[in-house]
Amino acid sequence: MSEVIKNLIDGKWEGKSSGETFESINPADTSDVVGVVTKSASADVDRAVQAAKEAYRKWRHIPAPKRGEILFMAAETLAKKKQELGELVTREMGKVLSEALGDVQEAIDITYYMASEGRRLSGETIPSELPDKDCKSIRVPIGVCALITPWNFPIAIPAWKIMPALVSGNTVVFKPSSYTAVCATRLVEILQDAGLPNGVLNLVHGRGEDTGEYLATHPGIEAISFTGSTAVGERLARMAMEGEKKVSCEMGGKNGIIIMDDANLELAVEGAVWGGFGTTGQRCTAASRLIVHEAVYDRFLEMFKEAASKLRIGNGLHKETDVGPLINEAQMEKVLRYIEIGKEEGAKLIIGGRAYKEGECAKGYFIEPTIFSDVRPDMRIAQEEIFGPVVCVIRAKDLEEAIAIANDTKYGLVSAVYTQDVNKSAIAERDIDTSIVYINASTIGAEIQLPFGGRKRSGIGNKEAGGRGGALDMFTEWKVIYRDFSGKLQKAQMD
Ligand code: UN1
Repeated sequence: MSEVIKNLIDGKWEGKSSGETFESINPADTSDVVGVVTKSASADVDRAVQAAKEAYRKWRHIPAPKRGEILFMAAETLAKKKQELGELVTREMGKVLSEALGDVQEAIDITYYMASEGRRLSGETIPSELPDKDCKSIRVPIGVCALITPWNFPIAIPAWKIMPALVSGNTVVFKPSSYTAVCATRLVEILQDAGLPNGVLNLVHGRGEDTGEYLATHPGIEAISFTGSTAVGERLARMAMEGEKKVSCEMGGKNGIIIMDDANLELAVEGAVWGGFGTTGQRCTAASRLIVHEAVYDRFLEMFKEAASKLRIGNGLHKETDVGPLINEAQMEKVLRYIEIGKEEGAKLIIGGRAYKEGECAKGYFIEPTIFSDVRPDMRIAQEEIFGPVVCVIRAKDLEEAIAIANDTKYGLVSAVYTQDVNKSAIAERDIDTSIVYINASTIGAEIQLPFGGRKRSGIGNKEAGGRGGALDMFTEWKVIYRDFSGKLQKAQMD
């Protein structure tokens, strides 16, 4: 019997709702139903927003260090349950266990980090130009936030959003991906058990196109934080503008690794394999383009092909597996379609290119790690986000051309450069127009104490995670207070 996964509204777990349910399925073995999930009716979303609105009145006045303490308790539980949660991530989403444990670790890190922000959340005091007057800026919460998250980081991305929203004094209605509803529910249970007052964090399950959109356009919502595709993010952002809501969207990527003629090729190959095929390519930070200097192109390609051919495909719970399944059938078909497009466009298929159905993999959504060489930068496979284990190798004659190719995309999330030459590294850091640049490291592995997000069509609004310019800027507004204790009318700029 599969567990029934419920909504959390005003502190109560509710399973009845619309009376409809949907299933969350293990993508490595579609006969394994991970959970039967309550499908929210509009009225559930209404009640969740209402509960969050009521809870906001008190929660915003709980001292931030106390709000932080609740997060700290949640972080402790997350750490204790890391293994169990990691196994659930693999079962529900497919990524290999070591990566699933990394997903949970990222949530633990952001939860401790934001817990400690409860004792910081600082603003500024600045001298006034007038006597007997003081001025300060403080961070204030916004209100009820709608958080809409994807399936590829089922614990980490929800935590990136929930923790800064809560520590800042907001209340939340959270709509996770329907493909990872069980993971999301475990995270919410941990927070609720850590001592959140009822209504501060509400959970509603459903599909993006109905529950997600209904929530995002709800008049009771003040802010929306979304991670997912560029198409959906841009639509949500337009709707948010119309509804005068604050919005932040983390969206697609078409991230490139530049490999220069002086690069340590062994290191570059390892980075390319990790960036291209880690999480089966289902990361917004995946390295889907390798831009290789012509002097080392042939040698690199040979080494990369050799390394990719050793990757073992399978269920992510098996120790020996390197590459797990794709999330669902639609995603698998989309990736296979892009492989056909690549062939039609004249790119050279070096390895992979097919669905993988050996042994127990017949029951899941597996695709072979796929490499295309001789890719022209303007081909669709080099321009559009595939979100699967497909890597394009592109030739460049020098650093300048490589940077131009790296920048020639509508996206601007991450890039990486492999070079031993400090001057080339400096030029690349300066001229590449992504928000995150790695030197001699792959495109994945952003750390939570720095802001995360992209430029161009990779991101809209504030960035996520920690550091200056991170998520606290999304979940708070600056309020400026001038206090005049002179007892007389003083006129700035005039007295
Ligand atoms: C995502 O793919 O949506 O740097 C986020 C990384 C991870 C976060 C990825 N820390 O790949």
